[in-house]
Amino acid sequence: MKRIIQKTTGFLAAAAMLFSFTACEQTEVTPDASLEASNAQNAHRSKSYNLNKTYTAEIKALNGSGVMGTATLMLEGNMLTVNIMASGLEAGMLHVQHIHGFMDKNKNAVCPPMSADTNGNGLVELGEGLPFYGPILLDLAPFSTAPDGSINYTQTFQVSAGVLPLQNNVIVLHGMTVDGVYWPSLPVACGEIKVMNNGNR
Ligand SMILES: [Cu+2]
Repeated sequence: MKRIIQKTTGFLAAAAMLFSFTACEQTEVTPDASLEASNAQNAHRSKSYNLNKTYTAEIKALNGSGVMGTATLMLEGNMLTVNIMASGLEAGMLHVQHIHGFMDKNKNAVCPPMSADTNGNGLVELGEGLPFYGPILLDLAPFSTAPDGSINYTQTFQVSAGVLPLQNNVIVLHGMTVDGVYWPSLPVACGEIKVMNNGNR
């Protein structure tokens, strides 16, 4: 009987020790330490995500321009490199080009359908497209005159938060002759920006 009591006491002591070890381990992980660890993990994660984000846009004709092409955008931190390759532009004329979008981050810019032509003249004019692609967020200058009707444009910009997220925005190319008059602001092509690579390699 005595031995049983001793055994039980020994077991309880061992259990108490175990418990105290567990308690000790728990107190070593203070809320601050775990917060620090999670911050470090997040910092590491965001850093690796920011290494190289790549976006693409398939540029399609507007207003029967016949313009087509591809845009590739690379974002590193706040530095954005834009490449636009497009053909079918009116040769030797100035083609302004922009990233269009909405400052309201919940609103996604899209390329305007022909139904955007509210005055019924058969063209989606700059203003008629605004409800779809939004205002200009970034001038993709210097603008090209497309000497042979095509452009291969590459430029790097420092961008503000208003231009992000890029996938909410579109690229619009402008400029075409209508009835013998060059219309510099007329949208001739548009491409919706999509995420290609979110920094994962
Ligand atoms: Cu524009």
